[in-house]
Amino acid sequence: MTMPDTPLRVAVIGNGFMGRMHTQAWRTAPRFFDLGCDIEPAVLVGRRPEGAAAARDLGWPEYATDWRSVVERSDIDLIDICTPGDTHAEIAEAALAAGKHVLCEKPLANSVEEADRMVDAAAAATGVALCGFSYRRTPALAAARALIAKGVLGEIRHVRAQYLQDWLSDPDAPYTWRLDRERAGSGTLGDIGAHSIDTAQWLLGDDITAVSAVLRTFVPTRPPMGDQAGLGGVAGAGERVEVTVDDAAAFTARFAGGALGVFEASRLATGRRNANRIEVNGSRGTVAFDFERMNELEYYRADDPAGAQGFRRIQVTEPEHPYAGAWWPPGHGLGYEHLFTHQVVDVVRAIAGDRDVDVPTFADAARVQRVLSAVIESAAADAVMTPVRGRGGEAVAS
Ligand code: SOE
Repeated sequence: MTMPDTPLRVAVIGNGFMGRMHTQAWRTAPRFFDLGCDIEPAVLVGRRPEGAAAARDLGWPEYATDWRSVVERSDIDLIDICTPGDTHAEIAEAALAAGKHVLCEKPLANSVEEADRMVDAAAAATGVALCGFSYRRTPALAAARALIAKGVLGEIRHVRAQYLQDWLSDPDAPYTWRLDRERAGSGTLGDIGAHSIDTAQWLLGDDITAVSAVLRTFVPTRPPMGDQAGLGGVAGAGERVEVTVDDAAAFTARFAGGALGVFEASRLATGRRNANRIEVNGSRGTVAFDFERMNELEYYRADDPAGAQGFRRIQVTEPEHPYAGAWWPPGHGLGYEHLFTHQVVDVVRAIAGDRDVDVPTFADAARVQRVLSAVIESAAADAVMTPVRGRGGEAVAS
């Protein structure tokens, strides 16, 4: 690997939840991992001038409101895009054209056309271009992938993925950009269903080739945002705003290698805060994961002796487990922010030319985008909704 001899100078574009999370990751990664170069968090970019004080509190030496001028600067090496999806393509293309490395939050874009443009821009660029599917950096999922790659599950037959959250369960939870199709591309599907699609394709090393889907919006209007906090916030006064995206998505999927997938995503799954779950069944075993217990991986081996069969719960906190050795003693566990720290580690290693590092490229992310697009197309065609028929053959309900 060749490492830069000067610090990698980073600008994060976007100062919301993800911008703050990435800020933390750029600071923490060099403290726990040997990156082979220093990191210099240089500029945070937000839309509003009043973001300057919060940027200072987060430790940024500089705050800017014009991403275009930051992308052009010769003293910035990497642009980290943490803005809503409608800006990803424009910022990534400009940054790659200016010779920068790019890390872009998921989903890559708001459409397949934009994603393809980004793939082309990445192919023509000197910089590295990667997408932030952060769950690939969960030690348990990385360990599951290694087991599947070694063939220990045998022939893969089923993938069952659910990503369940509940921060929109309350019909009076306020409207945010994540509910606006123009800004977010799609709703729950693109926001969290995209993670499940990427995780499944990555775990199996296989692509989804066909889907059959339903999308549903349960709460068609929401109060305007008052004070934003975290993902949601406190409703403000004024007329309710129309929600233009899905609240929930469900689809079945066929993989090229023959596996059958069943996917569900919702942000109205009351009581489920961040239940990103996936289970893979093969002819010789199963792995199962739930992010709400992120330090554990369930593993079943069909060749365990009769009478001793059952799921074992592996605590994925041993030095032998991916990423875990850099942290705390076994059993002491990691959390959500560690995924982003690991992402920084892998991005820096990819920039240094490490071919073994397994980061989602723009091309991987564009394949996810194609599945999102197929889900939307299938749901719009209602292809999946074969009516249940009455005695006379008529549909029992419309
Ligand atoms: C909101 O649903 C969200 O913050 C997603 O945007 C992230 O990608 C996911 O990791 C957690 O939930």
